[in-house]
Amino acid sequence: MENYSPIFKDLEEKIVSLILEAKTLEDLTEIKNKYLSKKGEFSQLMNKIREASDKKAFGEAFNNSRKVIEDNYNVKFTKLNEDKINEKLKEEEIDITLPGNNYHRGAENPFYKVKKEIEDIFVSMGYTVETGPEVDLDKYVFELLNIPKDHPARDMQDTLYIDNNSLLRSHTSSIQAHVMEKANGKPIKIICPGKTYRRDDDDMTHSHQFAQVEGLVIDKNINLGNLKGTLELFAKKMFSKDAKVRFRSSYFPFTEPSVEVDVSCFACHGKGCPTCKGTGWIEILGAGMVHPNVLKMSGYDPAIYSGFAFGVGIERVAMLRYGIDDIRRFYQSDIRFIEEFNKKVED
Ligand code: FA5
Repeated sequence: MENYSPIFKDLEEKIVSLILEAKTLEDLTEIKNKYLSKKGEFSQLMNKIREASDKKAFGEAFNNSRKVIEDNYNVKFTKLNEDKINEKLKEEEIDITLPGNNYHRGAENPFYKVKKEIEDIFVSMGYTVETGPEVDLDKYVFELLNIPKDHPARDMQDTLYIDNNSLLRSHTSSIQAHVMEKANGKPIKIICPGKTYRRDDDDMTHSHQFAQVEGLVIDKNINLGNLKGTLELFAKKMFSKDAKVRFRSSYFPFTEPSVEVDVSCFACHGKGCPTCKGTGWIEILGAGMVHPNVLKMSGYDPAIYSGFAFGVGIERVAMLRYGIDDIRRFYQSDIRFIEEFNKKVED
């Protein structure tokens, strides 16, 4: 049998390589027209069959060659067609998603963070949390705390009276009196957070409405050393090991002896500035040993029981804790202040 393949081989290889190089469907159509159509170069080779002695072998060789070309052509056509479709799909792609709603995340006022921190510190020392009324009777705010009517100490805690006998409490010490009355002479270890009201000039560290946390411990053998240790531990846990604490002797009618506790000023680190009124210190709490008269009035025998008490200003602590320069910022609901403060905490 005659071998006619070489007649087609050169052109077959040329066409296949053109097909492989084709970049577009148009390139393929051009190849098809030029070589594979009826009058195309490759199809025309079939005319040589006239000269062939073995026509069957010639036909077979032609068909084999054509099949190689067609197979390559079909593979390339499918590939270029797919590419074209994908390109078109990409071009016509529609973003069916909508931007999500932007929710503004709220932030907690530093006041509440510090209130919780103070509570946590004392709860970790075994204290329980008590609350009491903001509008209270004169008896609890003053009388049971050894401040009888016309006592000069009332001037420092002037407040708004609802009637002759009820008033907005000027300190959380009133809650002490309630708890002692209910305790029936039993030991007490409590803290009492709450709002307080006073006739006070508003400035960077004073407000007519502020909050305190009261602390009260009553038991046998409670002494001034216990108070000092407790308050020092509190200051170190709340601020830092470096925070300086100062005890000054003071006077409260319901404690004897009484102390005032200051912490070194956050703004000037003790040098003296407008925030601390040039003293280098900011007062955060008042404290002392429960006065024997207060114990007696609430049914405790001062010969057996003793106790200490303290009252700390929450805003003052928050100012020191977070370097806030003006107490009025807590009440102005300025979201920029709260967000700025939250950034600080996250840093
Ligand atoms: C008292 O209120 C006493 N009841 C505290 C006390 C309790 C003493 C138990 C002894 C035993 P004083 O008036 O100093 O004390 O206030 C206590 C704290 O409240 C102050 O140290 C300060 O941190 C805060 N404070 C007082 N007045 C204001 C004010 N106008 N604005 C903001 N904070 C204040």
